[in-house]
Amino acid sequence: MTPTITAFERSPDGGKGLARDTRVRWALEEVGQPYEVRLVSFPAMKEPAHLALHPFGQIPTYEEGNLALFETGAIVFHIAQRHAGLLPKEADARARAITWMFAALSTVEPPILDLSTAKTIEAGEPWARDRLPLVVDRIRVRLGQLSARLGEADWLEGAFSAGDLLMVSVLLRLRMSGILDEYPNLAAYVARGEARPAYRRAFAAQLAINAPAG
Ligand code: GTB
Repeated sequence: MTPTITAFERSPDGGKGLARDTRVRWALEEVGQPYEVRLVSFPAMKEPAHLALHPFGQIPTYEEGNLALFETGAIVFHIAQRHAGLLPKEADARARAITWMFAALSTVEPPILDLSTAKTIEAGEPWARDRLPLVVDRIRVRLGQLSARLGEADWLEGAFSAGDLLMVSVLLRLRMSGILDEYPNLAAYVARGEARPAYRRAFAAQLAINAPAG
């Protein structure tokens, strides 16, 4: 059965691939699973029909027969469980790869999201200028630790896995800030992820929807 995911009708990033449907598209491309996309406007995301799929009124969602999922991590995990290619078969290696999925979303991503918030929603606050260096410092702590662990390896745990897919997706958001380039092995890691044919197909698919007209 062909799954259907939801994505922004028009992503605010204009096609940079930062909205989270790109992560789901990437996972589906990695395992060779065709998919359909239903585009949703911001107002439609808050309507009952979409809230029935996603209690927080967001994208992405994932529908496959009677199964409806939300939360990118859960969706990518589901795809990785159902198809070969994103998680090792051996139990301990699989558990380690899953650990990196959680690490990406619950340890590395939060300070990176904080930076976006600090630069946008909080930018006009009187305390914003004082807070920003603290936020950047917290990112540097995490990236320093991650960089030390990755070392010269291509991927976090042996072969490319769903853990790398999520970690690369999380780190991508830092590119514009320049912080990623302070850690050459992480910058190279992200570039390796982006060079994967499956990522390139996912990126192109979202760009086709979101590229500014002109
Ligand atoms: N924890 C959830 C998950 O991982 O699935 C978070 C989902 C989420 O944040 N969805 C966002 C959303 O639907 C889109 S991805 N927002 C609309 C709303 O909350 O009303 C986050 C995002 C949005 C835009 C950019 N951008 O333009 O750069 C980047 C990332």
